[in-house]
Amino acid sequence: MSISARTISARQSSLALLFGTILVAPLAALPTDPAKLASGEPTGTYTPDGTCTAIPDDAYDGSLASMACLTVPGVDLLVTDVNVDLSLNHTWIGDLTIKVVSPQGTVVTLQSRADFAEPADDGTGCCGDSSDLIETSPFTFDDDATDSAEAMGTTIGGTEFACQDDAICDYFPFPDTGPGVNLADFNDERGNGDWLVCVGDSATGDTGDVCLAALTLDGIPGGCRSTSNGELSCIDPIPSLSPSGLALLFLILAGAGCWMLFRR
Ligand SMILES: [Ca+2]
Ligand SMILES: [Ca+2]
Repeated sequence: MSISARTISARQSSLALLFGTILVAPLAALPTDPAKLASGEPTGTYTPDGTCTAIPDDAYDGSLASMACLTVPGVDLLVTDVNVDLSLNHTWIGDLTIKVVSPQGTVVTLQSRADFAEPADDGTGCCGDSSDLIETSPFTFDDDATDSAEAMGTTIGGTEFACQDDAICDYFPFPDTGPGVNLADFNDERGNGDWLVCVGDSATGDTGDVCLAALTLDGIPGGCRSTSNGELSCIDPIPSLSPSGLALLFLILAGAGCWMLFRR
C-alpha cells in the first residue's frame, strides 16, 4: 500500500487537535532508516562442511522442479536490496542456470548458462563456458557488480576455477531468456518467508553440487520508507480513523459530555 506524506501530516494535525498526542506519537515513530539484515554465511569465508546437494545432471528443462533448490529463510522487512551468495562445485560453468524465488513467488534468473546465448530457457542446446567452480570460492550476485554473470569464467582455462583463479567473485544477473530482469525485481516485496535459490544443469557429462546459498536483504523491518515520488511505501497499513469512525467517536464523546452535564 502507499500513503502520501502530506495525507499523514494532515491526519496527524487533525487528530492531535481532537485527541492530543495519542496518535501522533506512533506516527512520528515510523522507521525511516534502512536496517541491514542478513541470513547465511558471508561470501569469502565459507568452510566446507560436507553438506552439499547434488545438481541433477542434464535435467534442467526450465522448471524449478528440475533444479537443485536450497531454502533460505527471509526476514520481515520491506525489501530495498537483495544480494545472493552461492558456493558450489561444478566442472562446466556453461551447464548452469541459477534462479532465486522470493516468498511471494517472484522468479529472477541470476545466471543463464554463461557464454551461451541459449535460444530458450528450456535446457536445450550447447555448450557455454568450460571452466569450473569450487565450493571454497563462493561468489555473489549483486546488481551493483561490474561483471556480467554471462561472462563468468570466460577469461580462464577449462580446468581453472572462477573466482579462485580470476579473482572475479561478484556478478550482476544476466537472465538471457529466463524470467526476471535483476535483483531489484524484489524491491518493495515483503521479505519474510522462505526464499529458494535453485541451480539447474543442462548438459550431460559434467556434474556438480551446491553447498551454500545465502541472502543479504536490505530493507525496513515492519515499516515504511519514502519513495522517489515522495510517498510512503508500507508493509502494514498505518492505523487511521475513517470519516464515519471519527463521526461515531464524536457522537460518543458528545453523549458522554451531555451525560456529565445532566448529572450536574
Ligand atoms: Ca546465456
Ligand atoms: Ca552437466
